[in-house]
Amino acid sequence: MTVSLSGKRVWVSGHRGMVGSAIVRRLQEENCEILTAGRNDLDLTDSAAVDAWVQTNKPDVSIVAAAKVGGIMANDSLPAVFLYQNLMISANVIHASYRGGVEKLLYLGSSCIYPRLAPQPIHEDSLLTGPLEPTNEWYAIAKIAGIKLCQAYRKQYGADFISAMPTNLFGPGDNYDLNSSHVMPALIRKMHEAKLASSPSVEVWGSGTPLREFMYVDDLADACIFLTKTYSDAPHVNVGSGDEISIRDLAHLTAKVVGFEGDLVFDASKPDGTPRKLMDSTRLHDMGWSGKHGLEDGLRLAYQTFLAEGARGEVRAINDGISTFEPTGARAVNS
Ligand code: GFB
Repeated sequence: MTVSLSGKRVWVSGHRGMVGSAIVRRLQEENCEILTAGRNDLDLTDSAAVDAWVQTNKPDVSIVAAAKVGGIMANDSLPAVFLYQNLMISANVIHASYRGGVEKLLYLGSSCIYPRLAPQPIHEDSLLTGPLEPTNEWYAIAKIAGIKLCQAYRKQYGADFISAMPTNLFGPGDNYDLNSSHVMPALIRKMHEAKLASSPSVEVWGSGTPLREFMYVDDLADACIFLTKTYSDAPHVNVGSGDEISIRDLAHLTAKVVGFEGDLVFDASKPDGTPRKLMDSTRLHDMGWSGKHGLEDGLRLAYQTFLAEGARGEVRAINDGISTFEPTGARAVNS
């Protein structure tokens, strides 16, 4: 069953985040009306407000990019925030979309939904087959609940709700706050600042041995639109790049791209997290989709946008102590 976006009202929740803003950019190539709601206009943890917003704005399609996200330290140190906010956002947006008669919904999760020691590459069927990685189990549980909500509404009501699980992402609009960011933006910022200050070394968290798979966020956005239009089934779909690298090698690659020539100092007091997280994206590739950006060329683009956004963007502290990078490129089309 394929869905045309032509002439449709497409709601992107979370449009100011890295993923949501990439989806808005990608949707501008479609002949559709993009609906967004700013954080001050709609609190996604408030079920009555979300329901009322959907009843008023009547989206045909709902893309759920809204989430409280962060890197390993943010996830590990704010378990209540990550569990509560993500449960509420997922439940409210999915339920309101169902009540509002949305014809298609795409829910976005994360590769951390899988067991810490899942066989690699991780197939979709590994879900709920073993214990989660403790540093991000709170976020993972909320995201698993989101997948199950989509499956439950499909099973009970026949709703065309699907979900996609992206690998670790990076790109324009990323969060560069060193306490809450993921590894890629942290390394870009640390190395850029060390280069400017002629610092002899940069600190890299953990042992450097964990392996991660990275995808440029505009590739994810393209996969999301592809799945929204063409995929209609209960199982969630992995969205990975196959670009796997150790944190040590990533640090060396980032140093090369940024032009930092000092030493790397590994801080073993910081957590490594899961040892390896490579997704099996065979299902998506067999549907006919593939990404465009390799790791190094994506990293160069990310560094370019970091330089541009660093001058134009703002780092905004929000009430739970996590800072969120606010890209200036995403604009509310109808908020
Ligand atoms: O990207 P990251 O924070 O998240 O960390 P996860 C990946 C690896 O990079 C870990 C190491 O082994 C970190 O110890 N690392 C090295 C650093 N230096 C740094 C640094 O300066 N900052 C950061 N942040 N890491 C997250 C989950 O896990 O991945 C989320 O917590 C989500 O729930 C997300 O799934 C995609 O890949 O470990």
